[in-house]
Amino acid sequence: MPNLLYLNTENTNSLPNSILKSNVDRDKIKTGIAHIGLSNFHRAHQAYYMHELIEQHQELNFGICGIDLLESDRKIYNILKDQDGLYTLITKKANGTIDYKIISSIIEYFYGPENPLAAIERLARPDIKIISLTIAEDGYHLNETTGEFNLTHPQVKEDSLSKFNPKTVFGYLTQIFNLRKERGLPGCTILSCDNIQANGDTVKKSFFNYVEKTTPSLLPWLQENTSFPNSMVDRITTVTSAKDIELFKDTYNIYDQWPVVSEPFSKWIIEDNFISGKPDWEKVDIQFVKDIEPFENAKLRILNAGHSILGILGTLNGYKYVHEVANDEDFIFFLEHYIKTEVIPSLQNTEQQNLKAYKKEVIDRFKNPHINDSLSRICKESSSKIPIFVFPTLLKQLSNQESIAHATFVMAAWCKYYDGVDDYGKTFDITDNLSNQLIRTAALSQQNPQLFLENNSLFKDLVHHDRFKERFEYYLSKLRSLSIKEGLVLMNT
Ligand code: CS2
Repeated sequence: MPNLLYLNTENTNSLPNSILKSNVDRDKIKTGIAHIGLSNFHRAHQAYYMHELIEQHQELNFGICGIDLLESDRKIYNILKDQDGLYTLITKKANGTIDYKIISSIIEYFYGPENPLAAIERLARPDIKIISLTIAEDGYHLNETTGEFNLTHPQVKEDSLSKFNPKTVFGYLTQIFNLRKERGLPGCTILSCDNIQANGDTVKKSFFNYVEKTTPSLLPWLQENTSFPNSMVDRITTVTSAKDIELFKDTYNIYDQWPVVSEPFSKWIIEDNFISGKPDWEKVDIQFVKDIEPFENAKLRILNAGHSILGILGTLNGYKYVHEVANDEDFIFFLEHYIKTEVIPSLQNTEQQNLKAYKKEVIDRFKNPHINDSLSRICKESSSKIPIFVFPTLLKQLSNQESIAHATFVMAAWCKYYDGVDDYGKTFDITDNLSNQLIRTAALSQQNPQLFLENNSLFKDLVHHDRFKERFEYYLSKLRSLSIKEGLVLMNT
């Protein structure tokens, strides 16, 4: 057995061409994109698309400079530095075939907490034409009640006081554009790639709110020199397991400390609103549209809501993975009905979309048994997901005087989820910014179901709908005496 090699530029020579088909001299790639948040998702999605564009079409002007801002991102930053920015994308098909590909589009990396000024200086340089973001739903610091930017969030407040040591993305962006303005340099595009509604509009509004409060003189310049396209991103990217790392190591005798695992499906639709140009992304099947809203809503309310529903309901039944729930008839029958009778009728459709076909495709993707997507990943931070994924369907159905049965059942199950115990008496962990509050109100709801709703600013307009409140109470009392499975059987007949 030859010595084990660590993944880096030099050692890739030993890999077969099928894994590293590099036709391009990496030294010739120039940076054109800075990406904040080097999550698994970014590495399976945008960095993968850029890799394909570089390798297949010799696009040399849009290499990626990665920046991490969170303390929890130190590990990925160190690994990428060790591996010269290289990592393996592991694609698992439903039939069990596994594809490996070394992705080489990330060519520079910065770690904000270590040296914020270095990151700010780098992003202030005019070769960066696009600053893209995956900072997750909670990175936007939106107020749960109003959906507006939360200027009173402790980190946001801290940033507005200590400008040169920012923690939030908004603190960084302000410094970056301040420098560009002072130096007479051009602005650039800010491209959000997160699962939030109108992600471009939202980041723009939050950022401009922050600037208005902290550096109002910058605002007119930003209005002239930046753009914020909305986008819809889609690729299921799971948590990497030790087994995935081992299998790659044993097969190729090369050690990648953090490969990324994803499904074969991938989609990216973006509004064509790039103030400083963009790569020829059409060449790698990225779609550009005038209005993203119908695509984004369909994705958030079918796929993401579907995920959360299987996550919550499945956890209550003791399941651990998405495919286990998706292959259980009782659960999938419920989800299909929810999508068919409550989601699709409340969505605005376009000629370019076939929502019935999308529903089927999503459910098939959930069934892929090799992805091993954990329900704990799905349920993480669900208090910032459910309001985006499920509430809009509920509100639309309420205002159309249509059925809300399935969505309300989900809300009752979501309340029960905060008991933290499944139907077999086993406890599970809850990871949520609002967990203290929600665990407390879920406990109070044992006496009075309405307390889960009323004590919580989360529920916004829903609390004004008596029809919803009455149904919620009904389903919650059912679920307090029935198991989730028994509840589903009741719903499904
Ligand atoms: C999931 C998403 O975190 C979640 O709630 O629904 O991460 C989902 O897997 C991706 O959006 C798929 O594109």
